[in-house]
Amino acid sequence: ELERGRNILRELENFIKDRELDEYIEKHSKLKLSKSIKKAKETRNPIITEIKPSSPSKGNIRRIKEEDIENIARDMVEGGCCGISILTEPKYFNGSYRNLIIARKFKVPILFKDFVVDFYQIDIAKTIGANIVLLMVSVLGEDIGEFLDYAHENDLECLVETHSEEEIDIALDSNAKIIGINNRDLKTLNIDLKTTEKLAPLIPNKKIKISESGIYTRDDLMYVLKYTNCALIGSSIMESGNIKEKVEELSR
Ligand code: IGP
Repeated sequence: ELERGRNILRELENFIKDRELDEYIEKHSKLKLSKSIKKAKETRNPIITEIKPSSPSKGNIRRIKEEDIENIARDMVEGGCCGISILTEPKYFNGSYRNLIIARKFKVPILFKDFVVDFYQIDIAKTIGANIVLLMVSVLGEDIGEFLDYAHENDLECLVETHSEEEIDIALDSNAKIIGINNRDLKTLNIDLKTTEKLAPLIPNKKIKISESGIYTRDDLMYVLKYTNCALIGSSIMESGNIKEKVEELSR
């Protein structure tokens, strides 16, 4: 595993150099999602948009090539998102580390969205210029504390994802500052926005709360933002014919 991790890192470092992207990575390495959410709040609805080419529940969401990533990320930023989440998982979501590196060009916090099970993935997130990593309580259980510490030592923020009361307890016992509530049940793949209404009050207001998944309309968004500080939106934006307009419509 470690050898595999090192090889991936080496390949990505070359990709970054080829594209002269280390300049952006350096320049944007201090961006914080927590700050960006607070700043957005003053003028608009804070939303994190997600570059998600496919998913297990939907299959192909948008047929995209590597060349399209830059334009999609630009549309999202111009539309007013306060962060971009990049699915990097290749098998089920058709994502890639390279997509993240390309989106890194824009001055907005970037979330590394993958199934983190090993510390080397946090090294990769750091190297390719992510500002925040997803850590799932359903995957890491009580080990999540160690992963949080490691990410924080690397100057990365963490989005700690939960879907039940038990998972919220684990998140609160750890040092999590940003807590996500996934409206999708990963076992059945069903979505229920009421998950946010039910679970958000269990989280103290000093934490940053993010409602994730299944947000399609402005009504959906306004509903989850009654309980949380920010929303994470993938499919409905990726499916849209005009990404910039859709992001504008939701975030204004
Ligand atoms: C986005 P949606 O329904 O707007 O496409 O959802 C995001 O919440 C979803 O992609 C997600 C996810 C995850 C993907 C939430 N948690 C964990 C992979 C792994």
